[in-house]
Amino acid sequence: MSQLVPDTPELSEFYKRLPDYSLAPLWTVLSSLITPVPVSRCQPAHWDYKKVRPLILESGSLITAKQAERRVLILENPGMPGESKITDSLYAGLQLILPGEVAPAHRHSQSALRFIVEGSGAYTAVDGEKTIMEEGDFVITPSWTWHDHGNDSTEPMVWLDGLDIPLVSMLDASFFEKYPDDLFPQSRPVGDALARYGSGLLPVGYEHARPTSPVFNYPFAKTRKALEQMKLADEWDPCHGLKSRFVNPVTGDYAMPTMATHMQLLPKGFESETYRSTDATVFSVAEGSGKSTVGDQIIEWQRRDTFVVPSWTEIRHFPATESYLFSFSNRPVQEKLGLWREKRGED
Ligand code: 1HN
Repeated sequence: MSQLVPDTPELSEFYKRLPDYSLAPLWTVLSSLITPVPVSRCQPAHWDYKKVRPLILESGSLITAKQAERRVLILENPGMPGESKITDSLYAGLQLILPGEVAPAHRHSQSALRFIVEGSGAYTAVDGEKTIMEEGDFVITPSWTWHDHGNDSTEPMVWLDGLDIPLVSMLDASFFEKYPDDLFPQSRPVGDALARYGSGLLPVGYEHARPTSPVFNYPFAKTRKALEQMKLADEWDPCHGLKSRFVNPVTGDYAMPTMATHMQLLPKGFESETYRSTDATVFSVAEGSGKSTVGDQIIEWQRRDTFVVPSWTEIRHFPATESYLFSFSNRPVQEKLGLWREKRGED
């Protein structure tokens, strides 16, 4: 690959004839197709919630959730403007739903996750079951499930949406359908899925039809308690602090087939060791403040901020206070394809 491709008049003339046959020479592009390490247009980036919140609220005075279908400001990676991507394979956005509003029912083949950033008491309904959302909750809308959102509370709610849109586009497998009414009919009481499938029990004979977890709200109160308890045993990982994976209780696999989700606790004053992995990762700060070095950038983060770490980019965390970081990436896809790699420490 390091051999120099000759540049002769004969070759130039040869290249000109190829497009008519829908042909192209590999040797001119090989080194950019197959790189020794991941090379991406995805850049480290940070969305300071203090700065973007006024714009999100302003969107609420300009368009209703119903008019917009989903009132979202997309978090566009600065290396890929106009492409609706936060990483090469993932989409993210901040969605606002105001008191009294409804975001009408629809379904799509893309899987969606929500991480609640601000507010309390709005709901998402998935295939006939509502869940009431609180800050720090991780909520799933599995592929091809009917879902609508509503806010019966008295305050605005904002959440981070994560979808596998670029991945599904690459696979050319996008389907979308609107439900004829705003709301999909409710068929189960609030809390049904969490009680049934998220209590360390599974109903006898239960067989789950899809690869996504049947639990679709992982409340922050429970997640936080789990990590608080682990803290007592003081088992800090030098790179991750205390980091737990959200799981599908039926299979033990990730909660979603295309997106890994994690919550990590970093103690005050912790200085993590250098880490990198092939899954570009989106972080949302659930609690605390601090900074992280991402490649050659320093990102100073606070509660409710979002930041993104590109594939194979070195990261170190320096929490100033005890901090909880939620994160998501395409790691399950890479693992299933045998592609996922990580590296601890520096080169
Ligand atoms: C969607 O359905 C939601 O249901 C959010 O809240 C963001 C972005 C693109 C396509 C569908 C939602 C979306 C989306």
